Amino acid sequence: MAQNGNMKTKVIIGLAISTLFFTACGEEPKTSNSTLPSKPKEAYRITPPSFNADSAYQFIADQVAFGPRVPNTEAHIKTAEYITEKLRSFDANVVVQTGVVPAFDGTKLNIQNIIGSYNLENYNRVLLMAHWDSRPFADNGTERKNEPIDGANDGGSGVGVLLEIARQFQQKSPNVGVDIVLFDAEDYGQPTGTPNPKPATWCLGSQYWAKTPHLPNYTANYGILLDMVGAANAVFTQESISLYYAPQIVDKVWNVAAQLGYTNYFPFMKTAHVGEDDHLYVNRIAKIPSIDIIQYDANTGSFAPHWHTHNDNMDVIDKNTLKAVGQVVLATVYNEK
Ligand code: AHN
Ligand code: ZN
Repeated sequence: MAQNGNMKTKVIIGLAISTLFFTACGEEPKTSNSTLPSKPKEAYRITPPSFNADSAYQFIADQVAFGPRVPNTEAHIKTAEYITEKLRSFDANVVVQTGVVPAFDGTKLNIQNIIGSYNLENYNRVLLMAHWDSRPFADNGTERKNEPIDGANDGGSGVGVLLEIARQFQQKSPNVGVDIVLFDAEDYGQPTGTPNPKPATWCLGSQYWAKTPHLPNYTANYGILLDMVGAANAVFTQESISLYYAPQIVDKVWNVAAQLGYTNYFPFMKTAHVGEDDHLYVNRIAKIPSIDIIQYDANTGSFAPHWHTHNDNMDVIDKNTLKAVGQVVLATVYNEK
């Protein structure tokens, strides 16, 4: 279905007067591939600022210092306050969406999806996403398997990069609207080895948000999810869900990476299914074409060896990787008109 002017008008109205709790916008707007911007061919419209990896690193260390960010814990609440305050300090318009969702084991999880928006009046929008919770157990490890992990890379890194991007938006506004959506409870899925695994036990915050976005009729031209973007020598391949729903966005982002000389991090390599992630629900339910920048380890055919173990701590975080990912995402956003 093609997006028409009437729908754009609805989106503008929805965004502009959402603070008045306007809800009667009618049918959900849909985005089609035909309305997406084409891949950048000209010079940048605004020179992208330089992403500061030291700053991103510090935002990761700050999160990890609160302890594991597991829903229904004190560290989780404290970290939500920290992220919210950081986004506000960078002049984002912040909305915290709260909810209660059942985990695989019946635990009622108190979740908070944290949204920081820029240029709210602009109907041309880019959605930037990460999850901010960390895994409640180390089920892929060999020791202390029932204790929660630091999640420096899995949880901390995506948020760290996006907080630094928010800091850059404060200093130099991009030409498009941007929504930074930080999902809760991505990582509370069933332990590895559970018979008849249910993928929907993961990504609880994004499923919640995709069904009920923080603004009525919310949409964006496209989305970029960051997951595990901080480890040394990470390789981000083009994964199958991204290629299925948003091949043109994969193309756009990997071409920006190539222009910036980051093909070692972003090789033009397609990988089969590496696991479901938040972008699946943003694509399937919210209908926003979205990609996942996620580390894939060709040696194991899986994620990095520290994945869901206690080795996922600050020791695995590398500023060069943060710089590559942050600069690619910044350049992509500032290239939009
Ligand atoms: C599954 O294992 C089903 N999905 C992987 C998504 C994930 C977990 N990302 C980080 N932690
Ligand atoms: Zn995880």
